[in-house]
Amino acid sequence: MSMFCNQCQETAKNTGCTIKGVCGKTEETSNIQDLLMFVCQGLSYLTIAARKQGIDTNAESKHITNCLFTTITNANFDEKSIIQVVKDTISYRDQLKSKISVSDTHPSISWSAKSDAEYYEKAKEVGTLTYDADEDIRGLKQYVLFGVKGMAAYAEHAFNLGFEDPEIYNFMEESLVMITKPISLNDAFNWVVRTGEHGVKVMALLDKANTSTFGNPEISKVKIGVGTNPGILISGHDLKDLEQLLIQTEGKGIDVYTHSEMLPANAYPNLKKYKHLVGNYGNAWHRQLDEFETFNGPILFTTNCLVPPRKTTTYNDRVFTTGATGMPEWKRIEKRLPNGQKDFSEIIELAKTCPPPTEIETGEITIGFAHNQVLALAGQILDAVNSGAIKKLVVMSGCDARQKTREYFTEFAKQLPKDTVILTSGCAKYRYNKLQLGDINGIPRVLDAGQCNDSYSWAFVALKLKEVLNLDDINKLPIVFNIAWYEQKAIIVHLALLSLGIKNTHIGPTLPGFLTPNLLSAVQQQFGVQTIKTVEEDMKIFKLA
Ligand code: SF4
Ligand code: SF3
Repeated sequence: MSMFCNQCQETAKNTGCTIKGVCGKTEETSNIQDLLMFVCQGLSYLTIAARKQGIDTNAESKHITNCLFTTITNANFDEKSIIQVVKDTISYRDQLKSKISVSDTHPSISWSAKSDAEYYEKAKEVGTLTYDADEDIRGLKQYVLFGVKGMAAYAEHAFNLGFEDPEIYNFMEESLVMITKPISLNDAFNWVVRTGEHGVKVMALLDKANTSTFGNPEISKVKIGVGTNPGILISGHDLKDLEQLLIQTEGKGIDVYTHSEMLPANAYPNLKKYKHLVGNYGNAWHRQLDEFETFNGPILFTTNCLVPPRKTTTYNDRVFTTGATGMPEWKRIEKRLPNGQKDFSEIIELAKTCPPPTEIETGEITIGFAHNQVLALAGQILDAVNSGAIKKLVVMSGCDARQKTREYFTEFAKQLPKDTVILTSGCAKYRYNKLQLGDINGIPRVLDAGQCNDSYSWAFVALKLKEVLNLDDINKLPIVFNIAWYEQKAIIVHLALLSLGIKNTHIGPTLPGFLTPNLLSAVQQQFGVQTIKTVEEDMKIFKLA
């Protein structure tokens, strides 16, 4: 076995990618990502000790957050840039070590290499299979690590907007250290539960960051066709990058289109006010191989999901990455303007020379149903629930991906009875957000709260409904959860829902490969988690048919 990665839903044979990632990640990149986690463990030992000695570790915590984010599925395929991040981590660690006294002796605190060959050698020895000899404890440590990677993504978006919570940094760092130590099965299980509690906190923090910076999302119709100006397509989740791009393209005759998880940006007042933010182009991330060809103009990736280009692709010279993302074939935006913004001038100049996008769809979709907007409609929704016009709310948040089995989610949406409403968020929505599912007394049957982190909105709405309806248990609400998962942000979202006491969630298309049979039965017993079956069976289980 030359690599081992089992962090996402597409992992080979639902047990682990061992030769090359199904996502396209090479053996070397996978191992170097493991090495990055190893050196982050060493740095985390030191940040925790330094804080106890009164030293500020904010810069190191942000760096660790970025490292975790870098290793998330489909974020960074550029092993050379990741080796540089490993070196930066070691230098953060050694600088901190010179300021404090540490009694811990874990090898990650002292390891370093003299040549790149040594990095590659070490990288083969520190993967998640070495985390524990016991497969159940190892599975739980992986569960925590993957949850913390998702948490880091959200924490980074929040700190990019100036919102931070030291408790979240501390938890991520303590988790990295926990992985290096012996732990009982019970304590490891409890650590997973605590990961979910911190998931709620980080989503609340990001929600606050997004809504205080850009306003509360409002119901908005988004065009999915194209105009006649040259365009720039922006993908990923980072709203701050989008804002800077909008500022720098204003008045230049260039249209900006959102892609995949950037679609919800069109609902924020302080982003939609830019008239040249003209709409959304394309669908979920995995269709980029074709959609980037027809877009014709430059594409900017702010976060995952990147797909390694085909050999025959024609768009490599017009794709750019920033933040935690990287692809060897694509340029990175590194420079900043004197005002501190990222310098997107190269993308803008390129856009001016490109033809406008080729139209692949027409029409519009309605978005913007985050918690504030839904609570504004709460009276209308409650009336519809009380009158029986709405029988059930079906949360179908999460991720989309390539597997054919995901057609289940389209079919499930189509077959839902007409008195149900889908609550969605994340790129999972692209499986059904362009179906004409109609409305119930003016309430659309697909309410889109936003990005995957905006699943927080559905937890928030559920808690409010429980309060208004005076229920003693959130599970008595007429809400069911049928979640599509793919990468580690979906893991933290799901753990957050579990920590709020939400039971009997269905997740699919498969259960996580890192859950051993023992762990599966523990998760099933404690939280009633199930995997999806057929659409017909699930309709019966959810009492929808
Ligand atoms: Fe495999 Fe997923 Fe890991 Fe990629 S991220 S190597 S597909 S488990
Ligand atoms: Fe999608 Fe990658 Fe997860 Fe943010 S863009 S939901 S998969």
